Amino acid sequence: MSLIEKILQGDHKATAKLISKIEDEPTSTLKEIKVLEERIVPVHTLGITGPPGVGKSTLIARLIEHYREKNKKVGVLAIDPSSPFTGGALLGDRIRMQMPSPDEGVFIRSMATRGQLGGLSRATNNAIKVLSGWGADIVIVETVGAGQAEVEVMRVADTIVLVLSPGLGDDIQMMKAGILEIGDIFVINKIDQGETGHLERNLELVRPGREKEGWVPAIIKTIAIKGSGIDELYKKIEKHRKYLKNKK
Ligand SMILES: Nc1nc2c(ncn2[C@@H]2O[C@H](COP(=O)(O)OP(=O)(O)OP(=O)(O)O)[C@@H](O)[C@H]2O)c(=O)[nH]1
Ligand SMILES: [Mg+2]
Repeated sequence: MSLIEKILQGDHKATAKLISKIEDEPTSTLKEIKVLEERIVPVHTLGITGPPGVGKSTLIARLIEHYREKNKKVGVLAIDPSSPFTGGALLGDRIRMQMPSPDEGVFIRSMATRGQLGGLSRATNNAIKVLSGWGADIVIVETVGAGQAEVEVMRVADTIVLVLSPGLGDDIQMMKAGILEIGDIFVINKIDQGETGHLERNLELVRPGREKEGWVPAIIKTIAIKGSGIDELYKKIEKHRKYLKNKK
């Protein structure tokens, strides 16, 4: 059986193998990607980004539980454009650590930078196609930070979630030019750790006025370690998915 056939049957190993090839020798996979493209329906892709340590991986673990309860298959790509060597490998592990147990319906994979930025976005995009073939009902892409590199990678996502935490009130001014403008949902996580008023006010100020497009970016408050606010986040993500579908 060909690698593609195995992937289409939900084989984890074959899926991992093709994603590795996409990372290591992208040009050698062009043919396989093309075959895949003919066989798949593009999967909804959720991008989760934000400064280091705000709780992105913890949130993702909680979201995975939500989707699994509904019997949805979840693919996760943890991407670190800033550390080409070891960073990427660690990222996925942190999501895995938060998971209750190994699960056939979940595929978690880390990807690190090889070469330049455009290459990473392309590799991410192709890896999403592979996960689509594997049968994912949703693919979640995690990137650290909120700089230009993350903005580039996030453009592959259909729904973009920017995660922040209390105390980052003034720092978001620095992100203004980038991710704030493409964020569909803003999450303030770790609300158990401090006052959120300042951050909320700043978010309201810079929240892009996209009413004319029919979507007002939401602000959702969560405590990922306790699972609180996750249901609201899940519902908002699904609402955005439907919004995009109707827009087409
Ligand atoms: N108090 C509190 N701690 C949290 C919350 N969510 C996550 N944490 C903790 O914050 C730390 C960082 O969480 P991660 O989920 O690894 O954060 P991250 O944004 O993925 O981190 P990087 O990938 O390194 O950028 C961990 O120790 C979590 O247990 C929360 O809502 N409240
Ligand atoms: Mg993380």
